[in-house]
Amino acid sequence: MHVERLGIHDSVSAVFPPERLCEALADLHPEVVVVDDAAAISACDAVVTFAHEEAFLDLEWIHSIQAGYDRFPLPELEDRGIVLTNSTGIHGDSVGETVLGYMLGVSRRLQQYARQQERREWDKPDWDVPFTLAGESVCVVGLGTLGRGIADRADAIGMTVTGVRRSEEPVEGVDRVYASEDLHEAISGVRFVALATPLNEHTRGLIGEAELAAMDEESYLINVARGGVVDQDALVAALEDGEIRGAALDVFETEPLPEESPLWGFEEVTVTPHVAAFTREYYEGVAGIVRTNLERIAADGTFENRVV
Ligand code: NDP
Ligand code: 7N6
Repeated sequence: MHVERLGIHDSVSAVFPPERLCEALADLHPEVVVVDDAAAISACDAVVTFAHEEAFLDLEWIHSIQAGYDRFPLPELEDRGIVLTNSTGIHGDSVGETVLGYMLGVSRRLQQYARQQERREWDKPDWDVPFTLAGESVCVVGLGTLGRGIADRADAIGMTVTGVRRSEEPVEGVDRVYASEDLHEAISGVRFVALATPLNEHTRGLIGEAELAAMDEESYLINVARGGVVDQDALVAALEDGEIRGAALDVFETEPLPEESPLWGFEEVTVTPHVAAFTREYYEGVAGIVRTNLERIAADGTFENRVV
């Protein structure tokens, strides 16, 4: 593979201005240009993008600025011999801090006070509602970049941290790692369950009616993975029936979350608009991976973060 011209697809503007990434890569050999239509894309050898476009199917390499690759047609890319790389590895700090924020929002009642402030209302919670995270427990389902970012922070604040991953290999700061088959055991009896797996055929609907029933009645579900990892109707039912106490959700089956969704209306549910990973340094993380891959293409034709 030889990259003479690298396109930065305009869709990255969902996360940062494309020009920032062009500037960050300007010292490299390939010409780096912003592209926004099929003609401009076809004049490139490779593209860095947020969204998928049919026009990418004539290129040699697609780099996604996301870690999740569920929106790309993987079998078609494989058939056509197109390399897909992703941006896993850059979201540990941002998502880790967001999830810590969700948990603090619940334990220290910060969301409740923010809502009250909107109404100019001075009201204290019942004495036994606020708690501290120290001494509480979280089970992190998926212990990759996101999961470790969450686990590190939970461990640092004094929580008991358990987790679930495919391999069951131990992870520093995680007191016990469960295998995927032991999900029910792992998520029962903890205060928070945080989802941080990719969305694929094994994880679609991973958290459904049975799993929500296995969770503690005082527990909270946090989803920073993908909406499809949770059966959203089952979640609404569990919240209505008091099977779990609340949730913090960054991702949804349909995004933007439709106005009529009941999820907007629960006191104990925090809705964020798929921004858990937002940070003004985002483009620098992406630039690092793209730079490494351009160097590796020139050196030995291999790729970091190769998905297909
Ligand atoms: P990684 O590849 O680093 O980690 C994925 C983890 O999930 C691994 O620990 C893996 O196990 C585990 N896993 C995979 N399948 C299962 C399963 N069936 N049961 C339990 N664990 C499983 O990915 P990232 O941490 O970078 O990202 C994870 C996902 O989070 C992305 O695919 C994306 O969809 C989403 N994401 C969302 C963001 C947001 O803005 N809300 C930001 C970034 C990512 P093992 O370690 O054994 O391989
Ligand atoms: C934009 C979202 C991912 O998979 O969904 C996230 O990386 C990124 C910040």
